[in-house]
Parts: sequence; structure tokens; C-alpha cells
Amino acid sequence: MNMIGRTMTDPLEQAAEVLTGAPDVALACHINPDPDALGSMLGLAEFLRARGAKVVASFGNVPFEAPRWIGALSGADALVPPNEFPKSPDVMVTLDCASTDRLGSLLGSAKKAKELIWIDHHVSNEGAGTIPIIDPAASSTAEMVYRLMRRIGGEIPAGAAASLYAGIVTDTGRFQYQSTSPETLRLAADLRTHEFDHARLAQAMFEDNSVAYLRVLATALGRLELVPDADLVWTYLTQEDIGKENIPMGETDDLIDVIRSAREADVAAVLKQQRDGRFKVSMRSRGNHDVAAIAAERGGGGHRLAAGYTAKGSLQDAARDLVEALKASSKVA
Ligand SMILES: [Mn+2]
Repeated sequence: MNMIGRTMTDPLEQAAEVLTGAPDVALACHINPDPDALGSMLGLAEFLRARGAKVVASFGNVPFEAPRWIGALSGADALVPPNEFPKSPDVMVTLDCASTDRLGSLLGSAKKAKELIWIDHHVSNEGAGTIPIIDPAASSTAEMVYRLMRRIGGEIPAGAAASLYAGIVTDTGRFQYQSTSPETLRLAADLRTHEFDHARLAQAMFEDNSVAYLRVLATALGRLELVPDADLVWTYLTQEDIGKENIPMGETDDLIDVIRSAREADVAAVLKQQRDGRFKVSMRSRGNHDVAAIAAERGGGGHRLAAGYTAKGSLQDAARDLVEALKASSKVA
């Protein structure tokens, strides 16, 4: 492919061409992967393997721990721990990474990759790699991977369809969020024509809480604070809280979805203490605030209605800063 030809084709076409010809492909999704990141990656892995490519997939968590729901997805046999990931891959694809630091320990491989295809839908993404495919209008990275598969052509294995479906269902909040377009629904319908148990998949993703998590949820709900001046409802969890119930902080990812159902405030936030003592702030807006802007000003990122950052200082400092930011932020009409 010559350079002129290349500048004239769109990134999706470029990526399709590269992946069609590549015998070895290395896939990476973001650290602490959600079903969109992992589903996109394992789906693409299974698809490319069915086409005869050798594929490895990973994410840069150290220690390397897969989320519990990975058992509901197929294609996991492509997974390797980060230390077995190629150091300078010929072709590497990143999935659902809003920024390079989301690669964790796999960033070095991305820097040395000859061809780096960067697939993401976060609005804060500035794009990276030799072939950036960024679509903030896409409901999910899985939706974008599906388009890429269609462009490459050929059969989509049922397992790959299930993995993409998991990503779409999750990132659209089960088809509730604004990002759910007619195209998203058509694409989900297409995926559902494949033979897989979507009800079991949904159960593994959404109805699989431990009693320990529900107790931690009770602790968080017991501390709920409403700040009407800031249009905010918020709560927090400390390392001690999760230590008591012996669950990892990652198991509390869905807590924000309970908090944001409060009708009295537009913005919901959960402040979670990390192992280093700092508080990670997750925010959701019901539609009237651009929380991505607040996150970006604090070194974080995300979407207009769902974003996050790591706060400086104590819990009190972090909460005060958030309240001030919301009071200052002009509402989106
Ligand atoms: Mn996503």
C-alpha cells in the first residue's frame, strides 16, 4: 500500500486492510476492563483467529486478574498475562482506551508496535497510534469493532458475536443511554441472530452480586449526602469498608448506577479510596451537566454524562472541590 493510497482511504478501511493481511496480531484493552473493553477484545480475537491469524490478547493489570464475568465470554483462551505480551508487535490493536496510560504495563509494547490501530469511542480521546479510529458517537467500542469486522468481511463466530453483544449491552446501560442509536439496535439485532444465550450473558453481567457486595452497598447508601446547591448526591467507600467484607474495589463498579437513580440531584458521584489512599471520583449526570469537563480539568476523562478522575487530598478536600466545581459549572441547556 503506498502512502498516497493510504491518505485517501478512511481509517476503518486502513485497519481492515492491515488486519486482513496480518499473520500475527496483538490486542490490548484498558486496565481493569469492563465488558466493552474485554468483549471487544475477545470478540476481535475470536474473529481474527477464525480467519487464521495468530492472536494474543491482554490488559496491563499487575497482578493480572480477570473479572469474574469473563467466564460468560468465549475467546478467553487468547488471553496472556502482560509479561507474555509481545514487546514490539508488528500489528497491535487497542480497544476502549481513552488515553495511552489506560494501557498500564502494555504501554511499552504500544510504543514499539510497527502498526498501532487505536479503536475507541471516548469523547476525551485525542487519538493515538498509526491508525486512530475514534468515534465519540458510537455507543461502545464493541459497536466499532463490529463495523470493522463487517469491513473485513467473512463469518462472525457466535462466540465473537456474544462478546460484542456483551460490550454493547453494558456500555448502553442495557440500551437506556442516549448513545443508543437506531444503528446500535440494528447492530445488536444482527448480533442476536447468532446462536448464544443472551439471557445468561445478561445475568452474568448484571445479576451476579455477592452478599458481601450488597453489605458494602448498604454502607455506601447509609452515607448518602444530598447537596442541593450543587445539584449533587454523593457517597464514598474506603479501603476499610471493602476490607471488612473482603471484596476488591472493582466489585463496587455498579454502585454509581444505584446512586444516580436519585431524582433529587442531576449529578451523582461516588468517591472510592484506592490502595494508595487517594480517592477516585466517578460521576454521572442525568443530562444537565457536562461531567467530562469537570473530570478533564482534574486530569481525568470520560463522556459528557459519565466521567471520572483521581482527586488530590483527603476525602473532605475531594468532596469540597467537587461541590465547588459543580456550583461553578454552567448547566447545559
Ligand atoms: Mn466503552
